[in-house]
Amino acid sequence: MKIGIVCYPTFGGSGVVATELGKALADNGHQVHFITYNQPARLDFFSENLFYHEVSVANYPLFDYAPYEVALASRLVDVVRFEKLDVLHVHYAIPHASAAFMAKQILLTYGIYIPVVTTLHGTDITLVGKDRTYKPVVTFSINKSDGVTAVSENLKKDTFEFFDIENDIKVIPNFIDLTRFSLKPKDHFKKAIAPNGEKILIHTSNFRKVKRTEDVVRIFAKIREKIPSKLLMVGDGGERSACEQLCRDLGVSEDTRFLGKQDAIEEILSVSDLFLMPSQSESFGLAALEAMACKVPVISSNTGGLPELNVEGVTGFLKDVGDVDGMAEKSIYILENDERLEAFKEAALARAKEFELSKILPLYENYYTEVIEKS
Ligand code: GMT
Repeated sequence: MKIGIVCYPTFGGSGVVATELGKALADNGHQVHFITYNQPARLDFFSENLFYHEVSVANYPLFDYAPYEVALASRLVDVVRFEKLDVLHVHYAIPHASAAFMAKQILLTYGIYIPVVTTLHGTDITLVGKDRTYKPVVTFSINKSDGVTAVSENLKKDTFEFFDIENDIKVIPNFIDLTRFSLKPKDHFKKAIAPNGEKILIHTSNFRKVKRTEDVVRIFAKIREKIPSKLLMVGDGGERSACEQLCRDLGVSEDTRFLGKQDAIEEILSVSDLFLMPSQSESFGLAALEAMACKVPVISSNTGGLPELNVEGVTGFLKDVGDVDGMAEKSIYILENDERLEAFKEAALARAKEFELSKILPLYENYYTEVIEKS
């Protein structure tokens, strides 16, 4: 198949899923064309089946806001026509699904029908999409997609709840490439961070409000009262400086390291004992799956798609959003006994294996075939 992929080329979860999916499809012999405004992170190598088409937005003094959606739709028309694509797969509804709809209508005037698959990732539904600024366009463009997927049953349920959706939604969960995400021998790194054998807690995110990163610091401060431990904060974003200040206020700065954006995240996960994800909402929790693949159990909130990934009492624990005390208590329970910690680590890895790339890739391939045949 010739597949066009539209995504945000950034470190966000939807961009990571789109890029890893494109790479896997290319490895499986499909021709994959990425159409976006920047070379996606993790796509910095040559493959004969991978192509990148940049969307450049011409600026003009009249524009306070450059019309990216129009530029993207025009580029889609161009790429679909000249590369003879079979299907367009857009990740994150805003504004990709409506740009794809616009392109589809224009392509009809050339006698071309391009089927569009839209994958809903999370905040495009639960936060941004349902805001009335975007809702009518999001509803329309989901309904006009030839196929719609969501990354969890919970996100599917939310989509039907928040929008008037007429088509079916297929759930295809996030996946993990275990050749990359696995326990790496990084003992020297562990010693450097925790020289006295302290336990290592980790959080990775883009530090947006929805991640409740201050809760991470508060949970850690409580754990540290009982168990000698260190906290690694990986990533960057709007909430980082508030977290740094909170670390100072709670007196845990000495034991907390902010590492910023990191490429080799699997190496940092490999030295960690427990992953903290106290998000306000989380449609799947790809970062938690990455941790589990590196044998790191998860303390998470009990929200969105997280219960579909994190198994209560087996791979970690789930508590209500904002229940800092409860999350700290369960963290201590896991960390205070080495045998128990090892059992949770083994279970986390076993659970991650259920989401291995090779199991999820055929679900997308079969869905493309179904959508193309239907249209
Ligand atoms: O929240 C992020 O880290 C980015 C966001 C996105 O859409 O780029 O991630 C969402 O998509 C991921 C991939 O499908 C999911 O694993 C995340 O749970 C989801 N984030 C939220 O729902 C907050």
